[in-house]
Order: sequence, then C-alpha cells, then structure tokens
Amino acid sequence: MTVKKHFYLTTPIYYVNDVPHIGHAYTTLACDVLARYKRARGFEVSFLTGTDEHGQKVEKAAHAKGETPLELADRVVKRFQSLWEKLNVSHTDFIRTSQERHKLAVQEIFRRIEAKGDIYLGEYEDWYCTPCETYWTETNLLDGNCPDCGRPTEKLKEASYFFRMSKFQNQLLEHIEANPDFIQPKTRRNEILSFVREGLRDLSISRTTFSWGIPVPGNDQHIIYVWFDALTNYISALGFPNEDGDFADFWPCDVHVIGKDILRFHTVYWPTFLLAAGLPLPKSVFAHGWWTVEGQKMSKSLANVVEPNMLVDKYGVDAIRYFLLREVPFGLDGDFSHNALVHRINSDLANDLGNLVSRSTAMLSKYFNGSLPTPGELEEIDCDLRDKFVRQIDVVDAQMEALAFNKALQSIWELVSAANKYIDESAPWTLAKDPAQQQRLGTVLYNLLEGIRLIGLLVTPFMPDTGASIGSILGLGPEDQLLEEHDSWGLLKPGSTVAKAAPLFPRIETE
Ligand code: ME8
Repeated sequence: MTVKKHFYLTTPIYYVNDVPHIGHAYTTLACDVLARYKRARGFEVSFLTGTDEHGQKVEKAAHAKGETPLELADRVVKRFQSLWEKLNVSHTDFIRTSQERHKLAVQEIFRRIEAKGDIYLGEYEDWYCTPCETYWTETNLLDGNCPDCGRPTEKLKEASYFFRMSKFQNQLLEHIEANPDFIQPKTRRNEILSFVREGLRDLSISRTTFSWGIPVPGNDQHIIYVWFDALTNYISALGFPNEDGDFADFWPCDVHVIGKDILRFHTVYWPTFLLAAGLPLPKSVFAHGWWTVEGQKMSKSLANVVEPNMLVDKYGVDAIRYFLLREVPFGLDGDFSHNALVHRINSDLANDLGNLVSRSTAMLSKYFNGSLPTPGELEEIDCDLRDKFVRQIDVVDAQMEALAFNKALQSIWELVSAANKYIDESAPWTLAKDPAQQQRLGTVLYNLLEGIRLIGLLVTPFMPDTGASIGSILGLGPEDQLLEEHDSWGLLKPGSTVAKAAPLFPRIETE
C-alpha cells in the first residue's frame, strides 16, 4: 500500500460583518486552484476556509440590528458558503470560530502558553481601532487616527492578559532567516524581517470590554483577543488538542494563503504563539496583493464593491476564475475592470482555447467521422509540438509549486498557441483534399487532439467545468484525468470516439 502525500492549505477566515466580494473570492479561488492541482498530482489535500465571528465589531453590528451576534453570524455565513459553492470551491472543511471544537482548541493553546509562564496578567493602555480590532501606540497614529484605515481610535485602559511575545523575537528571527520560503513573496519577507528586528513588544491578548468571544480559561471576565482566537482556527479544524488523526497528518500546514493586509498577524503573532505552545510552525505563508476596482479602492461608501455572484451570473464561473488568476501576478496588486475581463474572455478563452477545441473536433468529425485515427510516423513539426508539450508540463509544475498562477496560465496558453499554429502550418484542409495524404491527416489530427487532452488536464484546476467538458468531448473517464498519471504524450486511444464540441466560451459582445 502506498502512503498518500499530504498537503494542507488555508484561506483566512473571513469576518462576518462584511459581505463577500472579489477580494475574498480571489484568495479562496487561488487556494482552490492550488488544492485541485495538488490533488491532480496525487496528494491528499486538506483545504480549510471559514469565518471569523467573534469580537466587538460583530457584537456592535448585531446589537444595532437587534440580533444576537450568533444570529448575525448564522445569516452572513450562508452568503460565504453559497458563494463558495457557486464558485466551485473544493474546500474540505469550513470552520466557524463560534463552534465548540474551536473554543476547545483556543482555550487549550492559551492554557499551554500560560502553563509555561508566557502569559501574565497586567494592565493595558493604548489606542484602539475597533473596525480593525487593533491596538496602536501613540506614535503609530496618523493625526490621532488608525494608520491602517484612517478611522478614529479610542484610548483604552483595562486589565489584560499579556503574551510574552518579546521573548520569542530572536527565535522567530532565526526561523525566518533559516527558512527563506517561510514568508513569501520576498518583499513581504523583508518587510517582516525589519519589523521583527525593530523589536517585539508583549501583546495584550484579552479584553474586558465586550463579551462575544471565547473566555480566558479560569477567568471569564476576560475574552480572548480576536486574533489569538482567529489564528488558532488553523489547528482547531485539524482536531487539536487531539494531536493524532488529522493534526498528525496535516500539521504543519504547507501554506497559509492570505492578503498582504494580515501579514503581520500570520508571520509574527501566529508563529510566536506556536513557538510558545511548543507546536511546529507552518511551512509557509504567502501574502498576495490587493485588488482595486476600476482604479479605486473598493469601499461600501463608493458603492463599487464587486459582487462575485453577479459576475458569475453574467460571465460564467470559469471565466471569472480564469480572469482573477490570469490578470495579476500572484503577490502583486491588481485592478479589476470590466473591459479587461471582457477582453480576456474574448481573446484568451473564446478565441484561443475555444476555437482550438471547436475547429479540431469539427475537422475530426468531418474527415474521420469523429473516430480518432492511429498516428503514423512523426515528422519534425510533430516532434516539435510533442516536445514542447512535454517540456512545458514541467515548467507549469514549477510555476504551480511557486504559486505563480498567472505564469502557469501563460505557459498553458503558449501550448494553446502552439497547437493553433500547428493547425495553420500543417493545414489539414489541404491534406484532406489528397487521398494519398490520408494517413498524414490522421497523424496531424491525432496530435492535435492529444495536445487538447493535455491542455484540458492542465486547465482543470483553474477551470474545472471547462476541463470536464474537454474530458467528456474526448470520451475520457475521471480515471483518465489525473494529471500525475496521465501527463505523458500519446495516451489517447486510436479508435475512440471524439464528440464535436459546442463552443466552450461564447464571445461577449461589447457596445
Ligand atoms: O482579515 N484584494 O478577515 P477579512 C485582495 N478575519 N484581497 C482581499 C481584498 C482586496 N481588495 N479584500 C479582502 C480578516 N481580501 C480576518 C482574518 S485569519 C486567521 C483572520 C481578502 O474578512 C484577503 O485575503 O477582512 C484578506 O487578507 C482577507 O480577504 C481579509 O478578510
């Protein structure tokens, strides 16, 4: 029996005081693409997403609406769950911080750190930004306001439990230095290295000013700080404090995928909590960039929040998945515009990929009645095509390993172009006119369809429906579509029936 390789990846858990928009969809889709790719490469994947439900913000928002915080969370969580379903997200677990399994884990990790003497009771006085749930020192503030969101802060003084974060500064620094891939991309790593070198303060990790959260074990006057609570989701979902089972299989996590806004929480707070609790650190944290919309920051007040449900209804799920991952290098900021979206759909999807599949299958249907011919001897142009595919599959693999999704798509589209060029250069319609060229025509069409098969496997993690359509056109079963076992050239069976494809992507008419 072979032991399956394990892979664990996570999205941030999203706040329930906001409705999901393309920013949330982006992170979750990037994770889904990686999860699907890893499965196609034979890994057993644990893919976690969920919602962050505790804290003063949710408590206030719920009271304003005359609901309990849990009623509010129950309502909003459905929007996230139904969006992930609509976007074809293949998460294996959905954690809500209001669940009992999570509370057990948070209290246990608190207890462990306290038992080691690294949590102590003290008094806290600083400037608090409620919308960001973050304390700031006087020098951090910009004109008295939160340096992150610009909103007013309030001075708070309260008894608080503190985590001795300062004690772990050197250990964290050594870990970041010894593990170049721990924080990605490199610019983010440098940012955190200089932050840590400036010195870490002890961190206040409890509040007494609200009650919607997880109580400190043994002192329920205190609620555990939302970030201490939220970050622990990554292990509570694996059954921690039970360290057998999923925890043993999947921890440490392969990658926490996050937006750059929450980098410090994931690369300073979370690792030091784990160090203090004596638990292994995640293997890597990847922070992607920020989306603006038509050049502007997305905000409720500008009413420019892009609602993914509407996009999917209008353009289709695969087109949205493709666009978000193709348009912007993963790690950099990007801008969402309808023009760019329509351009990508028409040129990359309808034109390049869609036409390749429809003209190839139409020729096979016309010249061979849809029955795949046996290829004859290969000419140079055929060998070039085959070799390009074989080489490029390794290139794509390295790009996927590096989470360079846009580059991987570019590489796949080089194959689409190569196949389109192969049609133009080998001119099957001319060969078809000459009965003596029948075998040559068969070889060309076989090679084309074989290229399409591989393209189908490669696009599947990005566009699962499109990959499945290509598979079904070629008459492939699910067992033929696992990339790991079917990434070599020449696996299509001569004599099998190939359907004539309906257009995969309709062109979007522009005014
Ligand atoms: O921060 N562009 O939750 P959150 C790109 N609950 N990504 C964006 C984005 C944008 N304009 N807007 C949001 C929280 N995101 C905490 C996390 S984790 C233990 C706790 C994405 O609902 C991006 O991934 O504010 C960002 O990190 C996340 O949504 C923030 O989601």
